[in-house]
Formats: sequence, C-alpha cells, structure tokens
Amino acid sequence: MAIRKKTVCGLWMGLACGPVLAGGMAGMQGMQMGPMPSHLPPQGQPLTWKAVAPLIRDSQTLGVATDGTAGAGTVTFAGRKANIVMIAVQPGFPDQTFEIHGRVDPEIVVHAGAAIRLTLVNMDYGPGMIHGVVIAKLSPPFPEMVSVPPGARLVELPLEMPRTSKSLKRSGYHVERATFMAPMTPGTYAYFCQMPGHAHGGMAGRFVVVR
Ligand SMILES: [Cu+2]
Repeated sequence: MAIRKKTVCGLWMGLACGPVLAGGMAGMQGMQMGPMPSHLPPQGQPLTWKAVAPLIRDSQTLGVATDGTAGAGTVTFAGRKANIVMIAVQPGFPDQTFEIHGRVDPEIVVHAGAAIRLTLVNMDYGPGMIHGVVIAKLSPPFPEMVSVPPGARLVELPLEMPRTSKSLKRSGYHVERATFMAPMTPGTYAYFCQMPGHAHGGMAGRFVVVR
C-alpha cells in the first residue's frame, strides 16, 4: 500500500465519518436509502466474510463487462433497474482504485431514469484505508479536495472504515448502499472517492447515462 495514501488517510482519520468532504450533505436530502438485506447487520457494523462474499460475487457478475481499446473497460447495466456493487481496493488490485467485474475504475453505463442500487464494499486494509463514493456532474482532473457544486451530486455513500484484519476470511468489512434514480438526461458524470487525495490519485471513473 502506497506510503502517500497512508499519509493522506492518517491526516484525515479524524474526519472518517465527516459528511463535509465532498461538499456537504445537501445532495443527500430527499435521497432514498435502500433497505439492507435481512441477513446483513445494520449499516456501520462490519460484516463477516460469509456475509460479504455474495456481494463480492455480485460485483463480478452483475452487469456486462466489455474491454475497450483504451482504459479499464466498461460495465453496462441494461434495463430500468441496476444493481451496482463496487469494491474499494479489492485484494490484488492497485491502491486507490475501485473494482467492478475485476476491472479497475471501469466506465459504468446505465440507462436514463433507471432505478439504481449502489453498494460499496471496502476491502482495503490498514490504518486509514477509508473509502466512500460520490457520483456527481464533474469531470477530471480532480484536485486533492473535490468540491461538488450544489445540485451536481447524484448520490453519496459515506466513507467506510477499512477491513478489520489482514486475513481475508477472518476480517470484518464495511458496506454502504443507497438507491437513487439515474438522471433522465443522458450525459457523462463521474464517480470518485471523497477521501482527500484519493480521486486525485486515481480513485475515480466515468458514470455514463445513455438513453
Ligand atoms: Cu478512497
């Protein structure tokens, strides 16, 4: 794990659950939070490997992944409902990245007006390896501190603590999820981690809404 990341996260450890990092909670107002499945504990409590394993499998199977000529490929969610499961730093993948279908920071494609359930599993390990995700009408390059203009945010999953142990199967994992509607107007948005420095360091990708 990169020293730079540890430094950044360590500095901001005290803001782990702070809502202000990506521009405040204004975008959360009116957002519907999806209920957690009944077999999972309440949000904020780490999940066992047994509980989180189906989510990791969903991340690798839901949607259709394609490889482009450049970049990390695309994962397309067809239809009017999309169940998107993102992993923050899946073991074996680079630091400060999101994984879906085993692709690093892929472009995500959804349909205009689709009902989306977005889930983030933090699989990173180590002091301060805290991650969240915001989807907003922004485009790179991202500064160290990303500011989201009012009205630009589609959804925000709060920052989640790292996994609790080096041992994958003995560890506890934090999971957050939310439901939201994709915009009715096609366009290109961005998803990114709101931890200071992470989007700047590459923890970001394109979120494309198509008709
Ligand atoms: Cu992050």
